[in-house]
Amino acid sequence: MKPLLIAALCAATVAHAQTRWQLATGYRAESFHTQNIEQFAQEVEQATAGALRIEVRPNNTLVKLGEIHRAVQTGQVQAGETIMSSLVEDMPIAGADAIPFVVGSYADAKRLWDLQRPLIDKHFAARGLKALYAVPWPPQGLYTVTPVRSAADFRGTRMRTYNQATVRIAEMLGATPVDVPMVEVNTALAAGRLDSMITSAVTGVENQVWGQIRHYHEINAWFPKNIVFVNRQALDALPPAVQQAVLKAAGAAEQRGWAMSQAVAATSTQTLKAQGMQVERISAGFEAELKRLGERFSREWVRSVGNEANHIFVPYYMQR
Ligand code: PCA
Repeated sequence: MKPLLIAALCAATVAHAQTRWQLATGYRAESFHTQNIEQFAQEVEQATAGALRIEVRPNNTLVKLGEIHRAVQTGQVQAGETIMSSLVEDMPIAGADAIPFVVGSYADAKRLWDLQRPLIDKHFAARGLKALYAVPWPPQGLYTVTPVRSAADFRGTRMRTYNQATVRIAEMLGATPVDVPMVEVNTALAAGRLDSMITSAVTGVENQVWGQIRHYHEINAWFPKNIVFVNRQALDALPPAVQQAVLKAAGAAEQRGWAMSQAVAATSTQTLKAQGMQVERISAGFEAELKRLGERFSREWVRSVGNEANHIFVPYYMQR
């Protein structure tokens, strides 16, 4: 080959140098969170003219949900998504969005995230990670196989859990916590392994829970967020313009994701009703019991987190 041709070919290769990232998530491809990530990946690819291609690996196929943050930290995969409150052992402040009855609306959830984000950024940075964006699940409601009238009805029953907060709540109710990944809720219910769970309407819809569970109580307990993040070295290795494109698309994905969450919250509750589920409020007495449980939970949480909790909750309550 003539030297000139070789040089031209090399230049073409450099111009089209493509970086590939794998992004692992523990949720299904059809979940609104995953659809939002897919759109984020497409936007990055377009904005960088293909210089960065993000391949989304949903449904625990590449890395299991509980192991994703370590996998990204160690560079096994470049990027991932997890439910932020599952990181509390390593970063207690990550649990701020899973405290019962602090946040009751999307507007409050957003205020909380604005206050939580600088701390999350700091802790992620210290672990060689960069947080890209976070999107809440719809409000958490209470599903029960049988009608419930008070906290005492949960004693000795089996409650599905998905993070440390739900485990602690099950314990406070005297129920046995049963850890079931989101994508296995339908099979666990069909196998008769669960009596109740706290999760969103959309998770109930995705798992078609109406065959086994008849009661859904809109208790608006909290708005847990999924967080999408990347290995810092992988990000730093990209040309500055590509890094900028990633951060810009992340900002857009966060905005879009919050709107998607809110839309899906409404349609999912409608679907539960249309499938014949009883969507009801709980009694005033039971509500008072749950609120007390929430206060106890908050005290324990603040104690476990220490001073950093003030950085969120002093301004959070002052802004009201
Ligand atoms: N769905 C996820 C987390 C919160 C939610 O609404 C789950 O049930 O695992």
